[in-house]
Amino acid sequence: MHFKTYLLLFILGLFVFFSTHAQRLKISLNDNWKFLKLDVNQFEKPELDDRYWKTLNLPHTWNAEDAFDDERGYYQGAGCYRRHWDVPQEWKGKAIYLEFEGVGQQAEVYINGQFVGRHLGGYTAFRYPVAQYLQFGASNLVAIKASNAYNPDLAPLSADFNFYGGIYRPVWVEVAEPIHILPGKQGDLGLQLEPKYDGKTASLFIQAQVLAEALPDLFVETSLLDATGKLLASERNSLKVKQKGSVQVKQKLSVSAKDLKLWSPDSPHLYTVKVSLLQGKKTWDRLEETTAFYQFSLDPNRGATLNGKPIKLMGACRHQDMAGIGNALPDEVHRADMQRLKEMGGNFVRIAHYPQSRALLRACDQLGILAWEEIPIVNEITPTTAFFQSCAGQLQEMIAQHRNHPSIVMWGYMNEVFLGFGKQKTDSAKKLHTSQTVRLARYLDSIARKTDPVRLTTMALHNSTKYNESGIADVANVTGWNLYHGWYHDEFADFGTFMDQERKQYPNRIHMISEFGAGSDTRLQTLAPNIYDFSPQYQLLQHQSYLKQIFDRPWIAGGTMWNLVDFGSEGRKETMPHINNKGLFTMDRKPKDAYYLYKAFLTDKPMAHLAVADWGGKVLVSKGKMRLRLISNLPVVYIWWGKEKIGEVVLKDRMGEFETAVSAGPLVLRLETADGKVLGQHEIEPVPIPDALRSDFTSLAVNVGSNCAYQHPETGQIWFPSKAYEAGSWGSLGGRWYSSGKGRMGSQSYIDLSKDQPLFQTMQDSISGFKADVPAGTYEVEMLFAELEPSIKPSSVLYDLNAAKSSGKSSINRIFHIEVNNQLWKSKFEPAKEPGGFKACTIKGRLSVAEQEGITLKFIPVVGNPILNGVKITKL
Ligand code: GCB
Repeated sequence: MHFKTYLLLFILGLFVFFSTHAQRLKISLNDNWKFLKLDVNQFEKPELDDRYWKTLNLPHTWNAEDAFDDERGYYQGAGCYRRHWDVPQEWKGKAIYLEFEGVGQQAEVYINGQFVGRHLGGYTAFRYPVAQYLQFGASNLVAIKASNAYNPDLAPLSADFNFYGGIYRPVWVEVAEPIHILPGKQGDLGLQLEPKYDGKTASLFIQAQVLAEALPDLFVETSLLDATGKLLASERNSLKVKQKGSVQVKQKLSVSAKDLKLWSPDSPHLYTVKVSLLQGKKTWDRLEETTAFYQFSLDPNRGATLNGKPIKLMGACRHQDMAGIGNALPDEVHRADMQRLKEMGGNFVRIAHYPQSRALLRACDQLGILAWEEIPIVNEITPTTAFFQSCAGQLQEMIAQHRNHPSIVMWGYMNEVFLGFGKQKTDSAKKLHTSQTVRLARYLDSIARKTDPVRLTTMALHNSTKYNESGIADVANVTGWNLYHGWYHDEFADFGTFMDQERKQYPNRIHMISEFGAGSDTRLQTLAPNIYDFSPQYQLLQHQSYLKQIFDRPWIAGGTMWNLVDFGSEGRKETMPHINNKGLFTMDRKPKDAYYLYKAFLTDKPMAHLAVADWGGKVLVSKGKMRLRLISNLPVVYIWWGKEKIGEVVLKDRMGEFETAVSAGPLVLRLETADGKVLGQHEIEPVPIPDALRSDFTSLAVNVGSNCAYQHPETGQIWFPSKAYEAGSWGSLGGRWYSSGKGRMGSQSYIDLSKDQPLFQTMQDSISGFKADVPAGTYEVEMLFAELEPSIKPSSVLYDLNAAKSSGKSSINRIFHIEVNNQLWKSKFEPAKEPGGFKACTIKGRLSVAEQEGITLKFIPVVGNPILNGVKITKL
């Protein structure tokens, strides 16, 4: 053959190849955006000069830093983004869509200065056809105004998490042929799958809208393939169209149940669905989705059943949040989080409190994690039509966009919706608000059931009688309970009592424990865990108790602990301001010891872990003894130190304790089964609490008024827990641990001027002194103070104390003198005035100490009771 003929055939071949394999192009538009954190006038105008705007890549939020800084609040307003976009000439005549996976919390989109669309809601995707606004073979301008300003007509209104602003999920461009499968109106792909499996037969229903023309030989072909690419079923229907327009396509594929591999957490078999729009040999469009087959049900007595077998739905709730980046998470982080949940034995996730990335759902599908997803109605509602409509919109979008994910088994639409009820002042306002809230619940519930008849509906309630009294608790299929007995109130055991009572009263309800948890700050360690002390040790005890109580009750369908990972909540003022630290992981994804407890409860493969992770192996040693907590799913575990077996720990409810005498120095402990299989090993660094202050004394730091030791994250300095003075040792003289109420230690107020909140948030009240029997030498003594009393009333005239004295009852909190070894260091010290309430202050000085003299701090009251928050003594 002649060379020219070859060439012609080759070109023809290429043409046939491309024309028969026309694929929809999906390409990201995430790089090189221009941004200003401002409501910029005429931000959408192409002629605007944006050269000096900040250049960034998506995903992006403008609150990654300010939601965690020391200034009150974070930016809640508008931010503008612009992207100069070269659109190729070749795209002319095609259908072009711009898709936003998520913009917090509302968005306006413009192209080349023309308005394209407005989207309400920060957690669902939206997509616009944009071809009509574009210039081909030219540079175009995409301009977005995003806003996370408070909007009374848009949920969430208030909540314990940050409402981040920005284009915090990816942006995509989709280019399809003019004839194609139309994206849905709810920001969804436009392809609805409904797999059915009833134990004997299986089928797959498909619905789509096709934008078609009067072309001969046009048809839609759908095939179902297994993981190896084997065809299980297919269906082909011709499309008879008279003129260009949208046509609905419905197909049913029957699947032979005998070939079917069911989806479950143990074997998450997925199938691929390919839907092609064909004309002869030409492919106009093709979409691919994954699906799965399984049978799932819930029963008030037996809990959940999956493929005929009982399954306890256990796992965690999860926010989209990460240290340093806010909610602008790369897809890999979503997946890695679900991997973490899977590894701890979780089979269930509550996606709280809003729809999250499709990357998360995809991970759930692939890893075999069942999911509850919800819209962000949290704490309260606005009883307006606009609010109801925007909630319905969020719900419809969530369902349309995520319904093809087999992992989803329930849709939620409210979380603790009566928490903000106290805002209603009069009886009639309360009544009206209650009835409107119930009305909204019924409205949303009916939308969810109608839109997706397969999935169950749910809502999460808190510990209040209002849910039962108002009837709202009867609206959804599944009752979720967020319960914090033993944390915010009561004791651990009250959780079980509460649930038993609920079950007695409402035997036909399906109960889930949608939240339970305790805060933990990994800088703390205690030998005596106490309610609300934020010690990882208390967190362990709380989860142990709840897990046991949940497993003891087969009618509790499952539980999702709060929360897989610590997350940002600007308004929180606990030991870690702006962070809700109830996570099993820190915000930078370090596992806390409590994570291993879940592994012990939820996995079968023999495991054992010494609860020493939180302090990187450092363990407090008191009076020469170290007490360790062991976590395991075995009945007994042996602890070896080199060749010596030093402990045999019998586990009860997956935990056991053992005590061993230690002298200083690191040691490596090995954990073994009875038959000598090594389960793990830990390097331990004993940290003796200084007892008798010996001649080699160098320093002592005490977290006064607290049961917790505090390890400084940067210096590693350890502040030991408080204790009363004993001769030959150290400790406080008189007084009691300060409590702001509810039996909680210290205060949960933000202390200004320090990062060391745990040191300043606790104090010894009515203290008369502090004594340390140190050897002779020169010392530096540093005293820590912060006024924690809420009713701070500084004296009006400095040192005018007579008025207070003569009235008998002082309105001044406290004024006292400070003496160190009988030397007056500070006269008439008033922490409420200098430096001011809830502000950290240190008083530091030097002194020489003679043999047998020791150091004695004396606090001499003038008005009220003296306090001390911390003390550090350093030998120079
Ligand atoms: C809840 C809320 C959740 C909070 C959590 C807590 O019940 O649903 O949003 O973060 O309690 O930590 O207090």
